[in-house]
Amino acid sequence: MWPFKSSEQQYDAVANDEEELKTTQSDRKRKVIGPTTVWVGILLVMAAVAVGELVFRSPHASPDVPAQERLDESPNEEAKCPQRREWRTLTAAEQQEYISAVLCLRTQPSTLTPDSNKTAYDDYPWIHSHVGYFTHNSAPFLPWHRYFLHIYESTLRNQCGYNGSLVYWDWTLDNEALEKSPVFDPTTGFGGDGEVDGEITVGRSGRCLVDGPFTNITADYYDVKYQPHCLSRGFRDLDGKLGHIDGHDISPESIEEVLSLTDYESFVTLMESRVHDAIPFGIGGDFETFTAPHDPLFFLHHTQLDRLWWLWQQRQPDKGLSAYGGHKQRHSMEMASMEDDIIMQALAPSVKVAEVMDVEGQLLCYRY
Ligand SMILES: [Cu+2]
Repeated sequence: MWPFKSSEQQYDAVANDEEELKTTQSDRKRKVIGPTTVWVGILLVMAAVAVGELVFRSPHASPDVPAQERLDESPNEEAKCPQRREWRTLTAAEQQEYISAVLCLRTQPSTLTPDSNKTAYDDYPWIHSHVGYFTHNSAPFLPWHRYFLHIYESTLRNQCGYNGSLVYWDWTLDNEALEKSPVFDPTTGFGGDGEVDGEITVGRSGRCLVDGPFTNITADYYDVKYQPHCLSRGFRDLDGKLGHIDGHDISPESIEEVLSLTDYESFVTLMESRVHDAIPFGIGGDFETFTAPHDPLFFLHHTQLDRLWWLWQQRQPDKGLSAYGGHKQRHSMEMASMEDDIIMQALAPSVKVAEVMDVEGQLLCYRY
């Protein structure tokens, strides 16, 4: 229980200071003898008391400062929720640990179909296309993916011994030439475009990956269709030009425009249709349909979207923890509520939307 541990430490520090102070006072008293030195003694005691006052008035110990503020000042960083970082701020070793953990999920048994030859990784594209589908174009788009990411992060940790946190790809840093982003690095990243002159495998431009740690991976479904194929990408810009990804919709200016909306429904709508869609349609292949989580970059992309929601939440006058609304699900006329369930079928227990509003609440514990 981190808050208690942290405050105990602070109170211990104060108690130690108090002990020291008492020792100093009695030491000084013992040294003073005779009527003239009594006054000196009294003055010293008064000075010591004044020092004591100062100690107790220090911001850490002041009872006037609310407990939470004192905790925020705590130098004990480890007591806080772990931070999700941008891909390029990771060390080479940390990048490798992340990629190894993702590959490890492909060696673990599926939770959804434990008796099949499916892996723990296959659960994610399946749930996203069969359940997640209904959360797109509606209010739960952001909370559903937030919980989905949390399950993925927990599984990496619990089943694959991953010690880090999820990682995001801040594509605004690459918007001039997205295809040159370090996330596509064949050695340190997730590999690049599909085979340039290769055969189309899926979608408009998907072709087999040819470099990076995810070549030779078979994706079983393409959307809801069972169609085993090589994991594919096909970079394509808005004019249909291959090899290039359009960064216009995810430029810092475009993002600022979305973040400045003050109503949740307008925000989530533009987040999804403009910001979210730019990446899957630009990368193409497996990423451009509902089985997008076959491409491990899906999780870096959605962690970035989750971070933008978190940034937006901070900007709202009530911190956005209760800013929610719109339609309950895709094609539904019913209105959404924070009491709605976020469903993951057998992958994880259902939770309420209200439970994922705060990234440092009872259920979730991370920061950006
Ligand atoms: Cu999605």
